[in-house]
Amino acid sequence: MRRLSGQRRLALAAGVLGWVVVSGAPAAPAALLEFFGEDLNGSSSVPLTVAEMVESMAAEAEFKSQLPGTVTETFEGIATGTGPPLAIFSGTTTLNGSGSVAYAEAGATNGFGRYSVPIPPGSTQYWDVGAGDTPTFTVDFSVPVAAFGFFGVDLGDGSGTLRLTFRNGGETVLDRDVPLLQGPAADGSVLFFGVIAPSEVDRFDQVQFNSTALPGQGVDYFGFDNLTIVPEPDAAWQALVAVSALLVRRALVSAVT
Ligand SMILES: [Ca+2]
Ligand SMILES: [Ca+2]
Repeated sequence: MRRLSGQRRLALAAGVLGWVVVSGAPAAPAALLEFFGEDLNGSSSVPLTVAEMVESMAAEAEFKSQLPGTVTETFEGIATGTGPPLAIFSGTTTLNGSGSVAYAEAGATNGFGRYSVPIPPGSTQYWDVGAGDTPTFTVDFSVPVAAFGFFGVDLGDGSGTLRLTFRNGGETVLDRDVPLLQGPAADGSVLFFGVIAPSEVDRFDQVQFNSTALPGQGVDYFGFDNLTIVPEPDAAWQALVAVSALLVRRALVSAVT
């Protein structure tokens, strides 16, 4: 019996409000707006369908709705077995460290709960990689970007949780542990996690995928798929200023009601 539940969150936490409060002060990294949704599964052999990906798809839709224009890499057009470094989005983005393009028949998994998200329908390919793998999987950008989102399949059934480190010029902007559920129900699960930088100082040029598990305590292998970015960071910035102001106003309203 497949068990389905989920959670979705638009994080407008103290960091964002803090950015407003200190906006007159010297620029300092604040926080990234987060978009998160997870659909549990509990099966390593039966993938979730689009109809069952309620929370993850809603989080992706909310993320994309805040952005002026996005592009998405589905890995469907890249030869299976291709490994890092893998340049995508006309060379502006590179997958480095570890992983490779893998295949799982539509409607099936790879036998271990990993598969392509079924968007578009019939999709069969994804980047197969581990959180806690060595060398560490990173997504690198040729210029600092303000937005980044992805689907993760089969995260949470290993040791630890997914830890993302956002860097700019080698300096850490933010460490974030993705608030996914850990345990058997996470087997074959699908989550979406996205971030938007609320200010220019929060932009990043690298996202590192790691695990909270101690070295040697296991790697959580997962399917990385449907990576979404904004291809024109400078054009996006003009819209993001308005978006950030709107989101902060919403947060302030919700904080007092
Ligand atoms: Ca895919
Ligand atoms: Ca896993």
